[in-house]
Amino acid sequence: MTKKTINQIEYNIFDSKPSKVISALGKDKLLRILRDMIGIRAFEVRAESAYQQGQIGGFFHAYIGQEAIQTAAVHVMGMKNNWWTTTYRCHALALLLGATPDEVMAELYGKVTGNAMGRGGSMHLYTDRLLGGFGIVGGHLPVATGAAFTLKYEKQEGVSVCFLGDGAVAQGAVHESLNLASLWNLPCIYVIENNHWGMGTAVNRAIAAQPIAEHLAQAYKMDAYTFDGMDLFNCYAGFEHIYHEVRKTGKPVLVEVLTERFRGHSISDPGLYRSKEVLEQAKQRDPIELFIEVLKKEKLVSDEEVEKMKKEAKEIVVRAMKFADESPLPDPIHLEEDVFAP
Ligand SMILES: Cc1ncc(C[n+]2csc(CCOP(=O)(O)OP(=O)(O)O)c2C)c(N)n1
Repeated sequence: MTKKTINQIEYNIFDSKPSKVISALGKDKLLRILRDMIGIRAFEVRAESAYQQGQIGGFFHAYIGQEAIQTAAVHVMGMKNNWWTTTYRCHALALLLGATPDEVMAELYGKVTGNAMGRGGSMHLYTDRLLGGFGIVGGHLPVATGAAFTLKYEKQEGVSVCFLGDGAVAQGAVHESLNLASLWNLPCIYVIENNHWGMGTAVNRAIAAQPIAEHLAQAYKMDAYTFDGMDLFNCYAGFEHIYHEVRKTGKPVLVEVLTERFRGHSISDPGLYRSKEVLEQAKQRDPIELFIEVLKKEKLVSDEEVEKMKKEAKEIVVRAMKFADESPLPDPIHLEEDVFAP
């Protein structure tokens, strides 16, 4: 294990070598991963400007800085028979799991062509395998655990993958879910994305036992892993390892991924609780740039190809904004429809 100290806490990071991932995946798949990460970043950066211009209302939580984690997880585990759940910071996962930039942007604009017909907004996105972004902190763990229970009960192959923030770890529903998942051997992968902040509260002031996964997993007789969330290769190798483990054992695992959010908690957060220097330091390890650096060193991508990818990603988002802008608002007459399942 590689040891890393952050805020005086020592983490044991899952061991992995980029060279292994590179030779196992090959150039085409690596470039697809890079294109996805660049696409997500481009989507959110431009959606932020649409928000500033008053095109988008309500909540907006960017995933900027954390892209390597969910991109790696989806590229390892894919949709197949797996179920996915996450927090309100859900644009990236929806895009990775098949929602189109057009429908996600239209949802942010509150338009009828949106992913949830303009009724949910930024925090409530869905696809065939994504059971949702959820606004209640920790409230989605029982849903993810239930999805894992269904897989086991119906003897289906597959796992349930659940992303949560460090701030959720203090919630009761999280502990009840971990307990049941372990007790009943449910195939659930719980991934704590530790970006060191829950809104403006530092993780050290909120969570008693750290490293979080290493401590918590012991209490629930689960295996724990810690990944470096800024390093795509570490996330990829880590998720691949635990995916095989969970499918083999059928038991849940707890993962903690160390990451940084480069933006405030939400778009309206001026981020006054952390210094510019600390933030600038974190940005030195931009997961997209780190990934590009390795790919360039290995001669798998050139500056020109990266620029082309960024340009194409921008064009896709600009088209999505036009689509959203030109789409109609929902008709209020439909407001009470689809409230209950048929
Ligand atoms: C049950 C509940 N309590 C409080 C809130 C308000 N709230 C929204 S986000 C948040 C912080 C969560 O932080 P974390 O889990 O670390 O996720 P991150 O935003 O860092 O991704 C809080 C307290 C909420 N949405 N739900």
